[in-house]
Amino acid sequence: MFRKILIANRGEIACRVIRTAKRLGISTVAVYSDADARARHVAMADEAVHIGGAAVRDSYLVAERVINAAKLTGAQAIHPGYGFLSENAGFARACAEAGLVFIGPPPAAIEAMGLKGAAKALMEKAKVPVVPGYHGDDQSPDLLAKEAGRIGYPVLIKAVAGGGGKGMRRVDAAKDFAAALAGAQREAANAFGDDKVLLEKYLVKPRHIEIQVFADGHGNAVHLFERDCSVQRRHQKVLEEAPAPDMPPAMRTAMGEAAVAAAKAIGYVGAGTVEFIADVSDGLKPDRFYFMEMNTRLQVEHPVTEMITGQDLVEWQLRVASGERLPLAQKDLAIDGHAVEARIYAEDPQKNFLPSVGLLHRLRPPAEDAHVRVDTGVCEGDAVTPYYDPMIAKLIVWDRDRLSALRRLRQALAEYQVAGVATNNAFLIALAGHPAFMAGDLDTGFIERFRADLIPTPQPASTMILALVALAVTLERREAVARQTAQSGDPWSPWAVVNGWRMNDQGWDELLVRERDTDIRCRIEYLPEGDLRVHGPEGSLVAQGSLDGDGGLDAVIDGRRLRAGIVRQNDDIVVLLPGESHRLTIVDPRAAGDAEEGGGGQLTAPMPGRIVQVLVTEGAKVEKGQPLLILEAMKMEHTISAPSRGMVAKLPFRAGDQVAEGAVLLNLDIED
Ligand code: MV4
Repeated sequence: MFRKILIANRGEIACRVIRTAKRLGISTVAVYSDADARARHVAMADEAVHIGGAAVRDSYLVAERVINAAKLTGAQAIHPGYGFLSENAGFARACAEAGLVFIGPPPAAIEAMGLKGAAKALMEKAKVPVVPGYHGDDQSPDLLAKEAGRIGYPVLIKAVAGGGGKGMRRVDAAKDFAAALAGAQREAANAFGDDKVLLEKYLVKPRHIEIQVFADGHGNAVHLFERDCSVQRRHQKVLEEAPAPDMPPAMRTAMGEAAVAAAKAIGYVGAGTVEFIADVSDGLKPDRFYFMEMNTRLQVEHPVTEMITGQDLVEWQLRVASGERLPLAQKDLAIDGHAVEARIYAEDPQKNFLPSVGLLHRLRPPAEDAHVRVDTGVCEGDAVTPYYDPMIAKLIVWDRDRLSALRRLRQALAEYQVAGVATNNAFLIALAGHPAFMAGDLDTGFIERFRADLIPTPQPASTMILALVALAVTLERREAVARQTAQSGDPWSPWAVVNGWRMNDQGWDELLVRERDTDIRCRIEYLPEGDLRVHGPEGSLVAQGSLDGDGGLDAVIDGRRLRAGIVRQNDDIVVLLPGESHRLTIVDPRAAGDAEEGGGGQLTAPMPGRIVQVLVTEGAKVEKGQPLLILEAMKMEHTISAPSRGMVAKLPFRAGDQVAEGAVLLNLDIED
């Protein structure tokens, strides 16, 4: 086994690989770009090497820098993860030339699957079923049109070099063929620099079912059953599950054997996935599946296979790459239960799923256990940047059967708290609870067909939400006042007897908030014992509760106990409830921004970063302007100085600690 490996990737997959390496006692080297200096994968690895700028073409895609990093650190092998250099045969060769093991298939196997037409021909020869069609060298429009007629409409024109649906055209009738062909060729030439196409019978109701395969360097190959990835949006997978719903055992056997035959036909070694398309116009039928392509890497959705087989596929990859035999034979592998993976993205379903960049002000995944697994590469306080894929996490659940697993998935999604960016969380909950999805009535058109059910129009904040906002703001204000009273040491100070966020005699306040350009007004009545009565658009509620000091609000609303996440960023407040999130702006000039002032000497981080140096100790007397802390953020050092004379009351961080934007760095008891 290897002593040390380098992971040529970032984000959740780099963290995922490091986790297994650690468990096996293998040292790890991370690589990172300018944007990732403080990323989770860097913190997790034993060592890390900077390889360039934030843009992937300046760092994660530069083969030479990755190889140099491995040589520099004495790593023996390189795990490429997925994406980036993972299916680059040139990189696999360069590794070998540098005396490094590429943890993946032989370069020739990557190349064999790289071109679709050649791959299809190879598969036909290996008796793997392929979609009826034409994949010859003769590309003359007349011949292609004749072939289309022979196949029978509808036909699909696909770019030979293609992938991800680019250069694909469906043609329903002969009269449309010539124009569609020209369009597909133009798109293919632009996208891949190769205008060659192939033709296929168009399947009207397809399901995407893929088989996980594994081969070692001793001639053994097995499959680890199927995954169903039919639910996609613009060729992006959204939910993946294993096993495939309603898979007939005979079809599973046939597909598994075909996938192993595909791997053997190209001398495959390592983890691979053979993608099939199944024609489900009459349900799943053992003879209606066809080879699409083979992905010569570990895939994003590999955890669902791990959950139903109990195997660690990264461990298998490391064993096979270091020359060992496959850990198990086919007869030793079995399916146990059902697993589903949801990809949580920083994207806004309301804005056509536009990626949403920003700081993850709050990021609280559900607790992990035997049923729930969270694969993520980010922590609270990290940023979602435009440089990389905006996936926040993969949430994977397991249970005895599919419906139980889906129930767990909805529960775990509802528990996942994210504030700072928009997410597809509510969309995923709607998907996992959709009657047609629960019935297993899947195909690749699912999301488009049920779009209206899955992207619900956002509901304005209810009185309940307003009551939580009023409660949070009032409690914050009361805490600030209590701090100030303690600092002034004067129990008779008028500040000590205020009701709410502001001293007033009336016993009530107005609260004005804005949500997506709509103003919502409510009235807060201060009741004896500190309770509030909040009068909102749908009536009034009595609210009481407490803040837990960690962004949690324990509330009792009209006698109903609940926990909410509360994120304050200046005048914005995000309220997180299970499966529901509201971002509101506090418009009321009296309430807005008050929380900060009340704290007096509370110094907060102006941006996320790392504490470089702490220059004072608790209890120290400091002068106005005296430097207290040095914070490193955005590649610059920022000195946090005392705003006035006083004493350092609380110093929660030490040098080296990461801090989120807005984190309280220091409490200063102000002397006046
Ligand atoms: C097809 C098809 C129907 N008939 N081929 C899309 C991407 C590429 N990997 C294969 N794709 C398809 N090929 C034939 N002959 C429908 C699709 C397709 C699809 C396939 C898998 C997952 C999602 C999809 C979404 C739209 C179309």
